[in-house]
Amino acid sequence: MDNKFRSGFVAIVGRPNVGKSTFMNRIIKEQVAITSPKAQTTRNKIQGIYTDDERQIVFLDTPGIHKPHNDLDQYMDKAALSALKEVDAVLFMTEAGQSAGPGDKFIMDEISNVKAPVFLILNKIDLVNPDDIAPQIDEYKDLLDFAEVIPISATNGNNVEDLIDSLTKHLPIGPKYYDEDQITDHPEYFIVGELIREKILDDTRDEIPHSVAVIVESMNQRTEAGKLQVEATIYVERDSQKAIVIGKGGSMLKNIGIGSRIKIEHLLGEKINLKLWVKVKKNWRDDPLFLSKAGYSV
Ligand code: GDP
Ligand code: K
Ligand code: MG
Repeated sequence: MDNKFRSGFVAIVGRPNVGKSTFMNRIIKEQVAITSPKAQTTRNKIQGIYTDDERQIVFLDTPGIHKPHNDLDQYMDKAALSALKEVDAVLFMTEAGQSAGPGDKFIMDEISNVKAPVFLILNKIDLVNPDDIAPQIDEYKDLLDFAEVIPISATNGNNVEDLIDSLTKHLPIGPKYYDEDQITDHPEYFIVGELIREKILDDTRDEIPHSVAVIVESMNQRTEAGKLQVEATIYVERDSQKAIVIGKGGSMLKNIGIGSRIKIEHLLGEKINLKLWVKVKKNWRDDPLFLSKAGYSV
């Protein structure tokens, strides 16, 4: 490679749960996007910024693209598709060893018009025999023209550095858009809210994920002992969901509090005092004002 510094923007697209957010966190080496086995974990475009001596790559993690049912869904699709317009490369991620279903075909249709080079990323190779992916690669190559095909494992890091090197070759010579210690464009309070939401997704039953939003009300006061005071409200859509989130005698909420506090302290690098409230807000997913307050506005 030449000595010139390269930089650019790279969108990560793919069905829900293929590992887009896990991959981005692996590259950034910090948790900037939350992950879970549940669909619709990622709700908006989140940047993760990778910088070393040779390059700066701004990754755009996107919500999985799917058919919209409400304002939040529509917002998520828009966030994912708008990420494709002005990028230098697209990583289309799917799971190794699986053949292309309607979800993948829908996305390949959307990205067939994109001018930037598209990489086919087969994630989760730790789960399959590497010999088994050759037929899958042939199948996908018949459906779309890929600049490169790279199998990786986002969880164990296999081939991730090779991917960064291949990607760099497709980036233009360009400036450092961000300071090298900046890893995301999202304000800290947004990520803090996301970490709380991630713990809720981990702990609660299936009916909760789509109905929960977390808004961090304040994180600028200190307790007498000098700890940062973080106050957040967990919104759900129904009384029955509020009861689930609070749990018997407050046990669920207590767990959510302990687990999120540890993750937030790790992110901020200091001890915090976390105060959580649970409130019911009917139909918040169709309330534009609320969506924007929760950080879901374009
Ligand atoms: P996203 O919806 O595409 O952002 O997917 P997530 O990053 O939230 O990951 C979905 C699930 O797949 C999580 O349970 C991850 O731990 C898991 N996962 C992601 N990457 C890998 C991988 O390389 N190997 C394995 N075994 N699991 C993975
Ligand atoms: K997910
Ligand atoms: Mg995600």
